[in-house]
Amino acid sequence: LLDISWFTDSMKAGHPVQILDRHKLQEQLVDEAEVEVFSVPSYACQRRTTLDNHNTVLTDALSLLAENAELEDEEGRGVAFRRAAAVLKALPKPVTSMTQLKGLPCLGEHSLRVIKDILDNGTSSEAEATKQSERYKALKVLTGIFGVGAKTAARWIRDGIHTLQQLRDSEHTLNRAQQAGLEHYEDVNQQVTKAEADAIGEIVEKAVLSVLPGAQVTLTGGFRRGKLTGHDVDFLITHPVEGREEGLMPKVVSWLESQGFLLYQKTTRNSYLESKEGPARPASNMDRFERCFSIFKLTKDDKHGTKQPEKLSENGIKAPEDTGRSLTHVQTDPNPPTPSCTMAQIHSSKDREHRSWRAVRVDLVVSPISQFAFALLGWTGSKLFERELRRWAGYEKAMSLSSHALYDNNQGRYLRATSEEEIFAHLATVKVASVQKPL
Ligand code: DCT
Ligand code: MG
Repeated sequence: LLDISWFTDSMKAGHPVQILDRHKLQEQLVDEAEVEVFSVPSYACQRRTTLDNHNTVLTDALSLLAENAELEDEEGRGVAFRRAAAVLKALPKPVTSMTQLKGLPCLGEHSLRVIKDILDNGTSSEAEATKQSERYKALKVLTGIFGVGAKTAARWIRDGIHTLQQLRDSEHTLNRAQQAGLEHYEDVNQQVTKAEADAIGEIVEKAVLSVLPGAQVTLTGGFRRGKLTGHDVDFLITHPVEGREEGLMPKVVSWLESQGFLLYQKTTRNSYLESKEGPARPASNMDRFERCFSIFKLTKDDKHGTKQPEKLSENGIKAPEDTGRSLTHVQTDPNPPTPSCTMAQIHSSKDREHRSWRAVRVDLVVSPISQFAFALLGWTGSKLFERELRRWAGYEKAMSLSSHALYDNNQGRYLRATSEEEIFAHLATVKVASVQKPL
């Protein structure tokens, strides 16, 4: 794990954070000098963040603005709001005054304006207006279709399509993924529980072991970080003997298909070659592993059940302390897509309730054992944690980290690792070279 002792020590040494009443008059009576300002390291990967979020009102608003920016295909703005939300999620107490935020990293002018609005008025007018806007609603509904990204959704909206029904009535041709996404819309937009993820894990393990004995299946993504629900289930597959994993995915997919477990699948081949790839960071964050994007047909049974997730306690769920990861994802989407009147013609909710199965998004990834630790680190997330870890490795350690490898730019060589701990040890020990940060 990264060394965060200086951070925890400084928190221990500091005065207890004073909780102020939000009432303006009362706030004015408090001597500003008594209000302790928060302090956190600037990269998300340096912070220990649990799921115990003390600032949900602020982070929900910033996450909504981040989501809206992503839906508008404005990645930079999205990342800025995600970083701001992540900083607030790491704070040990609720924020009660702007003074406490002095010196905190990643809080830009825009995010500070949103926070101030909430502290002054209880809500963010910008977040509320966004939530109500027709464009946000339409982008959310359309990108809720598996296989539809921000660009496609924007194009359809330009053509006057705002709802699923309008899409169905239109002339637009959908690709195979989008057809499956539309058909299983409601299921795919319903959160997956840990019990469902475990039930799918058993099936995937059975498939993998029956085509390659000795292979290993690991649950990754949000569930490995301790989340109890997720939008999909992610698995990483490997075999302890290098090379034995080659050609595995088509066999696993055939087995699953023959047993009727797949409603949709698309497999992409492994396109990573160290010698060709070179140390430079890949152009996109996507890795090159053999990967299967699928929609799984999970039969409801008494053992695991696929009913709605259990209600979370009011305080939320604490993340396991030993992961040391930044748990930057919210538990459930506070703004699920609402496809208005259109669902009736897909599957009525009644039909779904009485069905003996539900559709679940499942991602399968195959990694050679030599890259397994990097794949595990990369596929455990969160997305922001991974982004920040790569940024930190690059700028602070002159190293290029991907889901395949770690390259030391100073030594001019790849650093091998068989566990996440070894990767962190490499990252923590190597001397810092001066690397110029972009402006
Ligand atoms: N990932 C990444 N960069 C991306 C996409 C994914 O580093 N652009 C990694 C981090 C998380 C992991 O892959 C799985 O991705 P998701 O399933 O999208 O995220 P999740 O954290 O598992 O979220 P959820 O619980 O909602 O599935
Ligand atoms: Mg996931």
